[in-house]
Amino acid sequence: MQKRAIAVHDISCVGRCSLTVALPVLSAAGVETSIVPTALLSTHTGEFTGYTHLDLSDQLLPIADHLSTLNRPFDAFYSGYLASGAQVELVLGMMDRLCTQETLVFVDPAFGDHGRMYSLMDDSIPAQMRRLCSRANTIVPNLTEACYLLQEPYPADGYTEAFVADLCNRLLALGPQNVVITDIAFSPRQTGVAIQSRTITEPVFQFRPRFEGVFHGTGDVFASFLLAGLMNGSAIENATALALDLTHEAIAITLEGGQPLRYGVQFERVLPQLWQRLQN
Ligand code: PXL
Repeated sequence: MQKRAIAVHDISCVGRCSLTVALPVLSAAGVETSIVPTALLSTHTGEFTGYTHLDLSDQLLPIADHLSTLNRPFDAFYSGYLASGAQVELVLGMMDRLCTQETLVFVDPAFGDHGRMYSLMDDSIPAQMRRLCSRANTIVPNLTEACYLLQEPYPADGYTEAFVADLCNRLLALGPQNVVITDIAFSPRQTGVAIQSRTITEPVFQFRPRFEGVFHGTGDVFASFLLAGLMNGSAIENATALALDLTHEAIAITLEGGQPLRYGVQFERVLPQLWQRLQN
């Protein structure tokens, strides 16, 4: 049977992030994907100014109430960028209405990067997102978000495997089965992830060569590929390897094309590869 997902993120009209990434990626992976926008922005808040922002909090529970009457449960619930910390309570309410015991709850606590929170985030976000992580099966914070979630100072000057292992274990203690921390590097030439599951004692690290630059939306691209892999039955390590490969490839294609990086990466070009790899 075809799998069904519901993705709950903002719509940024321009800039290739959140729902404009999650929907095409999951669709290309053969997943029937429903979307609920948490906010509507003209662009993402990364490298643009003057963007519009409409908080859609008042829509979330009415939408979930209606969808719950359809008796069509989702195989995955994928949450991402939220309009405020207060919205977490509403997203938990959506989970109550739309998830069953079998639903894969996949939380990307998308609220910061490079040691800082995104522009529009309020101070309640880390503690509120921690509640969402507790409810999740799989969480995919980047290193910045992992540190905020755990009230740990961001280690701007480098860190050890033991530091990352400690973060992984403390995130696992919040409740999820799988933790994937992105944006991990032990040398300037690499970037990668730490994967920790309940079934393993030490985190598994996976790396790819790092490109110089800031690549907006790649957290969303990576997370969407990872969920696509998981929903197609891949184990967490295999789905993560797939997501790293395809995100790396999308960045490489984007750099060749010479487009301004604030418009995100050309993930569209690797969607055929996603499909092919999911068939193997
Ligand atoms: O990619 C994360 C993201 C999602 N949505 C909005 C953002 C960002 C990152 O800056 O600004 C609106």
